[in-house]
Amino acid sequence: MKKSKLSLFLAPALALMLTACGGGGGDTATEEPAPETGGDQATEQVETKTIRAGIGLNDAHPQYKGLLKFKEIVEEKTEGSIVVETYHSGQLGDDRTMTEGLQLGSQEVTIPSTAPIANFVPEFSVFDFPFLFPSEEVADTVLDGEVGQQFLDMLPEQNLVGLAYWENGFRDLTNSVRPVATVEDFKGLKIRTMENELHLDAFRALGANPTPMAFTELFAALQQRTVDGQENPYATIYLQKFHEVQDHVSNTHHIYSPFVFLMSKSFFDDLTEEQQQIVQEAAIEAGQYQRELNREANAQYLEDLQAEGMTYTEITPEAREEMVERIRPVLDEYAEKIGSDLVNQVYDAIEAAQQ
Ligand code: TK8
Repeated sequence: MKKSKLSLFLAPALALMLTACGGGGGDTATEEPAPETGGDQATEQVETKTIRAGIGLNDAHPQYKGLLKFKEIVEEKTEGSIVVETYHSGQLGDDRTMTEGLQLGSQEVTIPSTAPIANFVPEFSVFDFPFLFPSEEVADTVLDGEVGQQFLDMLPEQNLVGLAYWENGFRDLTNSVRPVATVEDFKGLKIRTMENELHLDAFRALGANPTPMAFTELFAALQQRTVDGQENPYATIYLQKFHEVQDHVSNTHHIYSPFVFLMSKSFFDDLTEEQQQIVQEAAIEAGQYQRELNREANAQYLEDLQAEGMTYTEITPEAREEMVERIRPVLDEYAEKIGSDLVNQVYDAIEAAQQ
């Protein structure tokens, strides 16, 4: 099998990044007066469908504002024949539980990161390769193009439909032990990671002591010092108030994390063709809106984290290079597991997006 292009790929991506661094909730029939039919006022059964949409982040986060935009578009365009109920802060469970809920029919929409999705479709781990995407713009081009669609096409087998990619963002490290400026500083840190084998192996390669944990348990674990640190974009760190239980933040920018707007396939298949088109277009439009909000937020919140007393440490270019070198064997291993051809298609699309 062809070796992945990892070595050719990582250096330019790193250079660029250094400069850019920077369902079925139940159908209810309601009696609706039929449109004027001249004389007799016949009533027409209009079947209302309910989408129960749950996320793990709180209602201040751009992800929830994007979900409200989805609700607004869908309810307006279906004239209320589809109602969207929104739940935030893990009210319906953590990402894996909510994704299983889509498969089982207990809810219709959730929007997890690609990392937990890899537990259902292992190929999605490629999007969690550290230092894969050099910028948000390149990520948009690749994810919204043929290669991104190729991965979404793997979801229906799991009774899931991926309607769009949204944005979690570039992930940065926080901890309560020490400033992290070099790879040595990772040594022995108990870092919570998402429930994804690649994340665990990557942080082990950096010398940390990672532990997988659902996002819903994270704040308490940081507060009780069960773990020393975690990694998430600045918007999540600030809006989930991690600055209250973490002292140090570093601009590791080690992974660009996409969200995937997931819908239960059973629910999607039960929609009319017109309704399917409406929810598809609404997920894409709300996703564009959410990406914009997310980028504004991430630019602002690093400042706010420092204003809240966190110490900010820059990762030196040399340290980032060393992070790449330490992680390289892990990526080679996962490229073989996922399939080097598929991984090389992602690398090719990233290179093409930068021409
Ligand atoms: C929220 C999670 C979060 C993710 C994580 O439900 O688990 O750290 O980055 O956004 O999906």
